[in-house]
Amino acid sequence: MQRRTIQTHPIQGQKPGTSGLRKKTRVFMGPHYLENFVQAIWLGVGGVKGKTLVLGGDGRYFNDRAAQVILRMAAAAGVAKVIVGQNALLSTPAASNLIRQRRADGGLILSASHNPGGPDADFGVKYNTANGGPAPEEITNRIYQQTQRMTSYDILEARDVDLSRLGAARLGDMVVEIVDPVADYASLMARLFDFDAIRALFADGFTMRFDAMHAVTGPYARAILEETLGAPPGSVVNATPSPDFGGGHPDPNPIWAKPLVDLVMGPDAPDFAAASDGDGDRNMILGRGIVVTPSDSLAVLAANAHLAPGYRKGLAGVARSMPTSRAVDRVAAARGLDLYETPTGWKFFGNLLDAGRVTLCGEESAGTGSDHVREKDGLWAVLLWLNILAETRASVAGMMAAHWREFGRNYYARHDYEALETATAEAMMDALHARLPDLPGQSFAGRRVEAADAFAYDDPVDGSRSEGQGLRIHFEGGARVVFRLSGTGTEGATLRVYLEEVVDDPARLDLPVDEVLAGVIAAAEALAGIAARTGREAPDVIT
Ligand code: VG1
Ligand code: CO
Repeated sequence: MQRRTIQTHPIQGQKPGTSGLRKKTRVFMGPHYLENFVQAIWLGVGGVKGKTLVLGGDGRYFNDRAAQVILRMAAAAGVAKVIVGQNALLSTPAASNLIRQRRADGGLILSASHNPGGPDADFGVKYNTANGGPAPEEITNRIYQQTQRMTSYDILEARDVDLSRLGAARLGDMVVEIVDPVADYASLMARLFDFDAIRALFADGFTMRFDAMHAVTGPYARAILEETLGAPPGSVVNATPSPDFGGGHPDPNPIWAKPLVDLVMGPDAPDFAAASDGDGDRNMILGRGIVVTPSDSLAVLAANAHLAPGYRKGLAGVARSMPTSRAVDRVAAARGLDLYETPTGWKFFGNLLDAGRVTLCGEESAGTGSDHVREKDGLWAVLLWLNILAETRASVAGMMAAHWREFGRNYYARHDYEALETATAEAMMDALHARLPDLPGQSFAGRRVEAADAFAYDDPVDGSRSEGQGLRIHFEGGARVVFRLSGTGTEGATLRVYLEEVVDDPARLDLPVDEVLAGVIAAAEALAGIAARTGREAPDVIT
């Protein structure tokens, strides 16, 4: 087997975003594209000679080819061992767990998460560090710098490793250990949750539907929910990962998981329903007649996590990303828990979790997780909900009603304007940014601004500062609007407008969300002039 050095040149735009480098699949398949980025990772993390890495992905188109390229480059770079999921599959939380369990030095996850897959869709590569979490900005910046001065990369000339066979293989001097992607993750879940209680719940006739959306959680959900916990066969649907996710969009929200919404709103609704995304780190929670907003789910889990064995000691603290609703803040205040507000993206939770300052964290984008791994974790959230329902024997709708009665309700929605011209979107954000100091005291659509700022985060653990993390506008009475540009898209710019209205009146806890948010939506439009600036009359996606 020959080690070869291939001459290359810097490729523009290899800057990791909110969650790794995401591009069109054909871009990743272009000459040297993947190889340059992988070589930049090796250099950006200070070399990988003698190290142990974890490798796996969500099974999307090009996952298998990319895994073979990375293995050959790892062997050429002197990596001692790569632990890879069978058929190069690993959900993001399972990869995080493997890095931690096996004390690996880091790992590569091949995924564009909730973005669609296929030759004409999206692909992505993400590097996680030894704590199991996404590389912090300091490292992703170093990787980016390396991409800008790339001149050559090393790769072994060798045949493909057969990744379908469990056990040890060799590639040059490097060991390739092929593991069952589900086993370690499933045993972690069994340690955190009362599987007997959940089994008893199903034995008593509790019904559920889990939609794996043709993505990576299928095998995990089948093994844990059906085979271990006794959910009736067929409870898990769309369970075979496919390279293009069955032609769908593996994003668990009311738009892309509409069949699940229709099911819980219809006559054959199960007691509980859930879905996960492409790489298994997101979750959507539904019950008979109800879709639970992710921000509310985080709050309910924070209030009830102690019902599961893994969290019986209580929570050290909780964290949410800035645009996530402040529902969890109310739980933290009532229970005397520390609360942290971080920028969007899981990498900002890592230090807080490592330092033991928080146990639970979450984002409005259907991400919830805890200190059991360093990624958000879709199936974990589903199991925590099941454990809580097994203990309380309440319905999902009943849980929510009781929660809002106790803590009040933060009505919430996110409006996305997709594929805007980048210059237009940036000009809009810049204009709003410039006006921030003048906004307090002014009224928009009848709402007076109390405070306005551009969110910056000072990490309390390592002292690093992250600026430009979105524009926050607080109105008198508690309502809030946040404006942000997405960092995961692969086409133009996506504007996200996060809308929140705080309601305490017990008579107003069960109203249609759009009705309650109408005033805040009008204020956001009056503030930013979205329609006038972008020509869009309505958002593309409301979640
Ligand atoms: C989006 C979400 C963010 C999430 C990120 C990665 O980022 O808003 O909350 O952490 O996706 O999720 P952005 O920059 O597009 O708003 V995953 O499951 O897609 O990797
Ligand atoms: Co994801």
